[in-house]
Amino acid sequence: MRDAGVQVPATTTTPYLNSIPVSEEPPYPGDWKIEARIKSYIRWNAMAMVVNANRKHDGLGGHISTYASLATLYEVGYNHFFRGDDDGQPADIIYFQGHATPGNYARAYLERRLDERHLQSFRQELSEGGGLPSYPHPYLMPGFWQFPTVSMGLGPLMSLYQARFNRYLQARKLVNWTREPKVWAFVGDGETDEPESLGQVALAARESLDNLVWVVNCNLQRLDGPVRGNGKIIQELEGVFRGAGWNVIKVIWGSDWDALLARDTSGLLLKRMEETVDGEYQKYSVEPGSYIRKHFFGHYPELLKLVNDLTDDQLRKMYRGGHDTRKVYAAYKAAMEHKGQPTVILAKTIKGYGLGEAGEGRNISHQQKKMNEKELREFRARFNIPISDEDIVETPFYRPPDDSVEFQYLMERRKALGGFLPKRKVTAPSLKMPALSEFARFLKGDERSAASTTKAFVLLLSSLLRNKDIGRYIVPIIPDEARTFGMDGLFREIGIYSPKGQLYEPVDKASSLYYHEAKDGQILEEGINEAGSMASFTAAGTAYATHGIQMIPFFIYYSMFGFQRVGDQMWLCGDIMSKGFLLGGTAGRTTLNGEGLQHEDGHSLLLASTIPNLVTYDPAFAYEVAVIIQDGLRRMYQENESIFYYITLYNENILMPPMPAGVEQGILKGLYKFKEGPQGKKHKAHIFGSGPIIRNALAAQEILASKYDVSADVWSVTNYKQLRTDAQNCARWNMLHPTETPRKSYLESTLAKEKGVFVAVSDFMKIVPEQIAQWVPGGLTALGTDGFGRSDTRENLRRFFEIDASMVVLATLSSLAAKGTIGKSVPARAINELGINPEKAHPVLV
Ligand SMILES: Cc1ncc(C[n+]2csc(CCOP(=O)(O)OP(=O)(O)O)c2C)c(N)n1
Ligand SMILES: [Mg+2]
Repeated sequence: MRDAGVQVPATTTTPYLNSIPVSEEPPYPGDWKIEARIKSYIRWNAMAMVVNANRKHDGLGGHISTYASLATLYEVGYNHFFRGDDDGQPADIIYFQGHATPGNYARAYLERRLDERHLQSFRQELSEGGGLPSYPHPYLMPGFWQFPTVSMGLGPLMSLYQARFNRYLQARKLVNWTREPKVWAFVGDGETDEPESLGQVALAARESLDNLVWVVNCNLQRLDGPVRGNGKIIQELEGVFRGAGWNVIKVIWGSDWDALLARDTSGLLLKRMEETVDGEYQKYSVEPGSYIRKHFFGHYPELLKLVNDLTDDQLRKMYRGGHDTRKVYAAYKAAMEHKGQPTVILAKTIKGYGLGEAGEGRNISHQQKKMNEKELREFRARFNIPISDEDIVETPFYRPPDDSVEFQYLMERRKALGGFLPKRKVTAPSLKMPALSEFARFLKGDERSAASTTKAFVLLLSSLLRNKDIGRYIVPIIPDEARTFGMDGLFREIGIYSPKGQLYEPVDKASSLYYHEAKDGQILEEGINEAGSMASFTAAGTAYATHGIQMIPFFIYYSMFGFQRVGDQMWLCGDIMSKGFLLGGTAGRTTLNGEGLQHEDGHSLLLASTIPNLVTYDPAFAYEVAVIIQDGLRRMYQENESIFYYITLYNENILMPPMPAGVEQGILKGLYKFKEGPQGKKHKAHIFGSGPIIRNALAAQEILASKYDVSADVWSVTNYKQLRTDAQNCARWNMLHPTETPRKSYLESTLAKEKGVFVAVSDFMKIVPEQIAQWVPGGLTALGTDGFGRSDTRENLRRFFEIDASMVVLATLSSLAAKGTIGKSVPARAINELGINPEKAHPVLV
């Protein structure tokens, strides 16, 4: 028809029916009656956890209705699909829906992995003995949770890249699996509105990730109301996923509908199903059967005949597919068997299923966390929970006894499938790290040809890649910036990972640095995709806990597009205890000069400082980069500390000095004296410099000595965050131990004997140095780059932001004058001599 010029509509959606016809449904392998009882007990306990917590402490919160809609989708997985690792093969990797935690805890309670005390302490983590976290947080429950999923969208995104990373590990022969784990992601239908959820689904199809299964719990509701009241979320998602190349399995209608659909010879029932919008379907879930008869079937009088033999009560109870064990089983089985594509299961459910008037299908359902006695009785009756009338008001937990068929069945199923889930376990052996002496070339400096710290890093990475102990575990991750950072040499050397290899001859094949894709390539070249890169970083950085292998990711990116853009994923790295190095390239508001307002970063260090277990460094010289990375490797991969690193890298070429003797500890602790001021001057000052801006401090040192009789020591500050944390720690201890000898922080003891004034200058906002001001003797005057960046020369930008050598001189003199050490006429003279315009506008305000 297309050839004949007919405009044929694109067919990305199929009829609003189950994808698997009844005739192809497999027999159910389990005892669904026992499973139904187990599921009912889990439902009850999940509800009781939230209700009890909020009865004890009003306002603790929690969600009942999400798990209520998910229960069947989880239980079919737990009883028949989710693989554990008891057989020595990897366990399935499951991203559970973040706010359905009560369901996971309630099952673990039946499995005897948690006891009543745990359930009673849901959301009371600070109670005696600890409590259960609201959401999946590995940091807070490191033997249980693997993946933080409650920042919506991040779980789905991580799952894509985890499935891909599993393929990468296999392609590079870093693992030897006889059974490839499945990656499962349970996603909310509302959650699919997050760009992170759907933004990269095409990757999974492009790379044929048939090890990936998504289950979208289409309960048609999010927090405030319907997801697509005026449309159909299942159809919309089907179009998106089919368009992206996924295998889509819709599980819309429960078995009760099969007979009706079989009798729908005119197609009128299907027509009615298709024209009904989700807002109406939600309404049917809260109304009695008579309403459904009148409004759904009664819309076409002929349809009424179809349901003549059904009572109103039967009509109301007609299942949706996602609550039908057999339909869900059929979908999961088909997903397991599907080859060549990822699978998404779109399962239609009811939010708050079983809560009745307390929240089933209601718009308030998401927030419901209390139930009155009547509602509890109804719930108990509906799910047949053996709790007596006297006890019900207490909402006790119910656990079938050890000798019950339910407990036996549940344990047998998990045993057959290889053990309990979720479970996080760290078995990866430590790696042997290179000693600092192996980086001699960086420690020596190079006072002949100028280079940037970015270049130093790239050379260092190349040498690490060649290291026989750790080279193969390194995962370079690049979001289409390799050429920006001078890393294109690596393409040829270690290859870019591509499951298809390279099906074409690259245009630059003749050059020695050609664009080289390979099936076992080591680089993850993510394209223009910081979010995907972070998901890869997380997959690699947690391989020690997911796969028992230490991988060392180095993710290098434009520092402006890091914390500012994908900061939530970096926060998640802290929770998930990912290891690895984040490298903020082209850092510094004035050092990256031509790119202007949206590129020039003067605040990533500030944002980085908000993550407790992120170690952040701002090195000035090649040897500092080497010392920091060597120590980071040692701490993360040898000592197995739960930390990760953020290191700024700059692109300004400078002459790299040799490392002064004995400064390693100072570099790591955050500050050391780089160059003392000349002897025999009348006044004393100290200038803290970081990154390439330390050179402005050095230039100021000379001017101060030659023109103003001031000897200024120049210090390199590599880590303000750590200096602050250490100082705070001591101050706190001293406050709590008033009668004991006070402790002194590294910063305080290092500066204790120094005389004179202190000035700091950096290519970051003033607040970065200012965070240590209260522990600097006599206070600290900070110069920094507050305000929007501009495109111009470095020189002009540094004058504009008032961090050039002249301003450092002025700041030093004005600090001395403020102390009365010199007269006010001296800074006034300097303003004149240095050509500073005192009426220039403040850069923050222009
Ligand atoms: C990034 C982010 N934004 C907002 C929230 C708050 N939030 C938690 S659950 C929820 C609604 C979830 O709806 P849906 O994804 O449909 O899941 P359901 O509970 O319906 O299964 C919201 C808005 C969050 N957790 N993360
Ligand atoms: Mg929903």
